Amino acid sequence: MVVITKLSAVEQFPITKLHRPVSGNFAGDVPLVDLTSPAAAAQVVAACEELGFFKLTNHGISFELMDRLECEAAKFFSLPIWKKDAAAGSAAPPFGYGSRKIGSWDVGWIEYLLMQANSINPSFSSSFRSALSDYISTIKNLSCELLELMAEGLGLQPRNILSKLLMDEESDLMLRLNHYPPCPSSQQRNISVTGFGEHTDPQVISILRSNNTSGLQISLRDGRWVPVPPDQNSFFVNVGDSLQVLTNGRFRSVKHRVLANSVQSRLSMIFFGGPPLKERVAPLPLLMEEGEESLYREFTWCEYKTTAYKTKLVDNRLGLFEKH
Ligand code: GA4
Repeated sequence: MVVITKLSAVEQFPITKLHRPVSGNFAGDVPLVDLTSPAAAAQVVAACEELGFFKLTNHGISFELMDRLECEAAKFFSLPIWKKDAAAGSAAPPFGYGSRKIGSWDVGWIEYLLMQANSINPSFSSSFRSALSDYISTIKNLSCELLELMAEGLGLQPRNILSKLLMDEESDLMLRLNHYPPCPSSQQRNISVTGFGEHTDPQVISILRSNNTSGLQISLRDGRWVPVPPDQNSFFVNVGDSLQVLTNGRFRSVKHRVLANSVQSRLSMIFFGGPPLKERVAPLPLLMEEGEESLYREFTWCEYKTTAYKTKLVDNRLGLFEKH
């Protein structure tokens, strides 16, 4: 016997499953975390589980601190190329000044300055050095505060179980200043030029601040790329590969990229928080359910970094360490 059930009016339309949890605070597709909210710890965990990315508001960091470094960075990037090369001169790759070339294989519509957080180049002007060192110490503290909120939201004890990785004297902290010059020909030819190709960050956490020029995009769970509207008053926080491992895949290391803007310069500064080189990166036992196995084989941050730095931006670096 064939039973014919009549579809209701709405069921006759194609349905798109919502990828977003019903609760949560969003601006478009981007999760929002208000650092002053009593719900901040829960918001951070929800955002890191859903996307591995969020916009941080009410962070209490003065605009003056960000603006000072932005102005110094703009001054640096406006120098003639030989001066930029010379200023950043003695640093071993990947550190120092770079233009167009990213890592060993990639290119992008970008120039940048990459440095270790604890060794600011003495040949930079004193105003540049002071802006860098004030910014780095403030953002390092902010990263630790966020890692402590994550621990709280995950119900982990002690509260510094994640932040101590960055507080260690030997932690591997970096700062990157990126300048994406405008790319007028992209508009004329109706194409998008890549500033920084799609990738995930290898570290634990990355904190980005940019001027008000668009370009950053993140990949949602369903693979769609969505633009992240810029906001010079906020920070954008990325979960890195190492935090994905520490949470055994519960937090997601977000894929992101930057497209060149056809009219305006984009200036961003990103703080990368990594553990000490000898640190073993493995799922936190307190987070593992009974019988749950690590998704990754054992490695130290040094091993991961060495492998990661040989890959192309787009490569699935964590895939090389997955067990199955
Ligand atoms: C992405 C995050 C940081 O910018 C960085 C990048 C590094 C580089 O620019 O040399 C890498 C990239 C980043 C991941 C894979 C490798 C290494 C370029 C590249 C192709 C400084 C980092 O730590 O990893």
